[in-house]
Amino acid sequence: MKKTVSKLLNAQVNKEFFSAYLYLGIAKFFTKQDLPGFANWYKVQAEEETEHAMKIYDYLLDQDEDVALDKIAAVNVDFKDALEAAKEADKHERYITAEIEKIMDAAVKEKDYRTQIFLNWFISEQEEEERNSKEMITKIEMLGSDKKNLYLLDKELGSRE
Ligand code: OFO
Repeated sequence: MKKTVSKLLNAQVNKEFFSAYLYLGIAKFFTKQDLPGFANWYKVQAEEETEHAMKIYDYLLDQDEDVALDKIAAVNVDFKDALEAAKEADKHERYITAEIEKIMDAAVKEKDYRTQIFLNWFISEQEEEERNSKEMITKIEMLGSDKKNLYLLDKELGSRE
């Protein structure tokens, strides 16, 4: 594998772990707000992010590359309300999509066909990630201002496994 591609994949391992960290932070925010359903939804999301990181970790090692486990940045979870937390998640997913696309660009440039196939899964996954985070904003905007509706939404989000 070309260095340009392995370096970007390596950095993405860290970014996916940061995503997990961010979602754990958001889950903590909702736990403190007494909204356990929201907290559950973001905890499940954090688990998914760890899986994403591990997919890249395994891929790099399978290709006889090294994996640098760098420091994970601190997370700021000082949100004003549920909407601000959901918007932060959405902004982050759009950033992650751009980062995945950068790796794909490098893989195309280096004619690294194997990595292109590997990254296809992430390209599709990011479409789902963006849809989910956008839907969360819409739901909070529609229902969040009414306490009873917020309670019902919290119940719904609690069922995510
Ligand atoms: Fe790994 O997809 Fe979200 O960040």
